[in-house]
Amino acid sequence: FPYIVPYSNITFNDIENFYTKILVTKKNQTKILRTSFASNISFENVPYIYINDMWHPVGVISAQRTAILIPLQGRDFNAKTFIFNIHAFARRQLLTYTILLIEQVHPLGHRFNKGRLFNAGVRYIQNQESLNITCLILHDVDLIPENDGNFYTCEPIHPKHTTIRVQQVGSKRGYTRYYEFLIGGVLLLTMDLYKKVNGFSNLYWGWGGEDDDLSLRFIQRRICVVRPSDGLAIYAALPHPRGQRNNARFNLLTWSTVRLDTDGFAQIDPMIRFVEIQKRSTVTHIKLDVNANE
Ligand code: NGS
Repeated sequence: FPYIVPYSNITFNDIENFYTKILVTKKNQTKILRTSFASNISFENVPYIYINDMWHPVGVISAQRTAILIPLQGRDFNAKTFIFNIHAFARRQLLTYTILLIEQVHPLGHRFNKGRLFNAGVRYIQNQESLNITCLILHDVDLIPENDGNFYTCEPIHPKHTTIRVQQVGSKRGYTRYYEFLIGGVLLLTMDLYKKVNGFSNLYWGWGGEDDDLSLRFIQRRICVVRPSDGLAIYAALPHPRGQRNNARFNLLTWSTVRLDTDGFAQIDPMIRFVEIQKRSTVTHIKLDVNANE
């Protein structure tokens, strides 16, 4: 995938300019094909417009209203490449969508708390009633979907996990396949399902485990996770240094299901403070303090 690497140097403004341009001239639309992980299905001739914080395909009514949520701490280099590619991908699938970057900016030096960031992002969406989101996509910033047949649509009663096979960009090793219990990477689910399991635990600081915790929540609530077929669920992983591990993760997992009702989405509000909400047409960038009153 040599052609994605240069885009780690582009700015948010460049991406914005690019996507503004493609709305105007047909010639530039074809440019997306060469700059993203395009594959076999293409609807790229459909123009898009941006109204009320959502991107809409012109002349098409999408089945769902989708929010793509990306938790972040540092890693702007991955975020730009991701955003560049995910817009093209979403448009080829005729989604009506919005993209939310949920960045942990405080406390400085603290480890990443991905669960809190997702809970905060979902709360933000819930509070923006006019968005009327019906499908949540919980997405790692370093994963780029490579097959357009991997539909970014929510199933009505099952969460859908789509990162089955992942290959590091530039690696000759082929695709890695993870364990069956894994739901980390990319997960699609309705708001109802998110609430049913009380979202993520708020207690995981650092790398690892918060996704397995959510997996246990689904099991406890008798919710089955579905997956697309192997050939479709393929991703390119962007390079980045690994975050600090969470050494408490196995202890936390042991008691995960006991905490389900008292540790999660319903408890997030006093823990967070929205530091800044920057609306751009390419993304809504939310900056958060995730340790507000502790
Ligand atoms: C497991 C982690 C998950 C993680 C998965 C894949 O070991 O949180 O690896 O990680 N679980 C625990 O540590 C308990 S990855 O290779 O994608 O960085 O999502």
